[in-house]
Amino acid sequence: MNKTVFLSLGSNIGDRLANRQQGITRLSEVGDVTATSSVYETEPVEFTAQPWFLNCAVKLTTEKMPKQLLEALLKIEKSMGRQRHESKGPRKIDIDILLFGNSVVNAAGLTIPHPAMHERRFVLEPLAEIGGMVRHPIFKRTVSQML
Ligand code: PH2
Ligand code: MG
Ligand code: MG
Repeated sequence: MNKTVFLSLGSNIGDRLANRQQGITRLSEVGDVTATSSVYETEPVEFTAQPWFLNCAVKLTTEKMPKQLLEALLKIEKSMGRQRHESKGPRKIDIDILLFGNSVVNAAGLTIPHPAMHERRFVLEPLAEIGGMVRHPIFKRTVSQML
């Protein structure tokens, strides 16, 4: 059964636009990309001593289960040359699962909905463009309301 998933993409190293495009192209290995938001240039939050990001949101339909999807996304990040030095630090590409249908997942290494999505403008603003009416399965608020 196909599930509708929303992802957040971020890049703040190298050719950020090309990284975003390559990331979206690679998502076809995982499912069908049915919508993409505009690109937002955003100031880094949490770990602030790093370059500004390009962020966007992507809507994807996939047959994968959450854990399988996560593994596939990590594989794409890795094959695009992402290196993990410090958590929340600079990266060529970051692909995070925001929402997975109405599912709530609390597993080792995977929390869905993304635990910080509701407090991050760089996530909510692009997401509202392509999924403003989508409801958070725990808070019962739409993305537009959370924004
Ligand atoms: N990602 C982070 C930490 N801080 N700031 C912005 N603006 N955009 C991001 O994608 C981002 C961040 C951790 O993944
Ligand atoms: Mg992230
Ligand atoms: Mg990530």
